[in-house]
Amino acid sequence: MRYNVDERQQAVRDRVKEFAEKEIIPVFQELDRKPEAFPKDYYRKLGAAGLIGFAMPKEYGGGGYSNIEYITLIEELSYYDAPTALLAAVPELATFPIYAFGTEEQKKKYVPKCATGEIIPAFALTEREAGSDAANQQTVAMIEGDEFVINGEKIFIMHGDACNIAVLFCRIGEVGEGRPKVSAIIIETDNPGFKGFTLQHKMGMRAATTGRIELKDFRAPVTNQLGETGKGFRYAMQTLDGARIGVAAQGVGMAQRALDESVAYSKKRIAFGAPIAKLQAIQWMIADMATRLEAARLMTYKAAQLQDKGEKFSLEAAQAKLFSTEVANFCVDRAMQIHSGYGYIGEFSMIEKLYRDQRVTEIYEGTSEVQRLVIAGNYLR
Ligand code: COS
Repeated sequence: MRYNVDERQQAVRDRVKEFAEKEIIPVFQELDRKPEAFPKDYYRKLGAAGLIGFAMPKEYGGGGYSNIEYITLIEELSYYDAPTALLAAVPELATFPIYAFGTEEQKKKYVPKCATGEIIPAFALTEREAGSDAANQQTVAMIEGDEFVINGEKIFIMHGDACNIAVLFCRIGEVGEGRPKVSAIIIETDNPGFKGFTLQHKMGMRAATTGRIELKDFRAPVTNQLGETGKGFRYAMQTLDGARIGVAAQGVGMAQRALDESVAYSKKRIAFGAPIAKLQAIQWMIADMATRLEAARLMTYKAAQLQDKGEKFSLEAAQAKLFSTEVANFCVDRAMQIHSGYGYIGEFSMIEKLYRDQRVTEIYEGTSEVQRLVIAGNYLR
């Protein structure tokens, strides 16, 4: 059973199903088990199928799809394999600040290549001491003539190990103590002074790699600054508002998969002489999963609808992200309980992988605690 607002969403679902049968299902387990390294060929396949750059503007080579359609894409990809959804979502996150706040020249230069998957962009905000406290940026860009000279370190950067460009958040021209004025700069990573490393032994979402970035006397032209000096934090927050609906959709997709797997399994698994679906203990778990999932999906699509209408959606995005990812946690946990040993051991079902992939959705793009701060802030301000 699928929730749809209109038939255009169904077209997206059909397109993902077709892609999943051909390209995701044959390889997703292998991508999960290999030591972490960015899957460039697989990424290019997603690009060739038009699944990267889906929501980027048409005039800059993107798909030009609405947020509702984009969220449908992410939900559906997450149903088949959440890391694949992440491979498609990260370029949207990283490119949004360029087409939302960049100059015409910056948009033309970078967005079309990001939209096709030709180059890999990253969103470089987080630092060791600037995670939830994202404004506390210590990376610094000093101005020397017509160049920035940048020094610092970024951590937990999705695709930071493989990116060709990054939207880098940092302070400009000021060092030392005190709350920095954050700015955003587009950097090209093949210039000297950039090093990207793949973080190893990640619990889940392994195919979409996470990196650490070192910048040592790295140079970028001052013309690569995005928007105005000191507005970077605001740009980052606005970008994350949209991205959080995407994470909510990842939760919805994974929760749906956990439910579907549990329904199928409980109908065929025999215990005490009958399918376990006959047991009230199992029925109650299925009922709770299905009900919470329905609420999560409604909240997620409501936030995307508001975004499409150009209305304020920061509160609804935070609520959808908080609720849907916690629902996903509940659903993968219940699915594990229903599958028991056959859930815990990865060779028998995909519950073990779902359980690992789901967990980070409550952490990245703002932890559940940060979402609560944002939500409360909207009421208490
Ligand atoms: N859109 C536009 N502007 C926003 C905004 C938003 N969604 N949220 C905040 N701002 C602006 C505020 O209006 C304020 O502007 P003024 O100084 O002009 O008044 C400024 O940004 C600072 O806002 P605030 O005081 O709320 O910021 P805090 O430092 O207290 O941070 C939280 C608030 C914790 C919510 C924020 O730092 C955050 O979201 N952290 C998590 C970051 C994150 O998601 N990281 C994940 C890594 S990226 S994958």
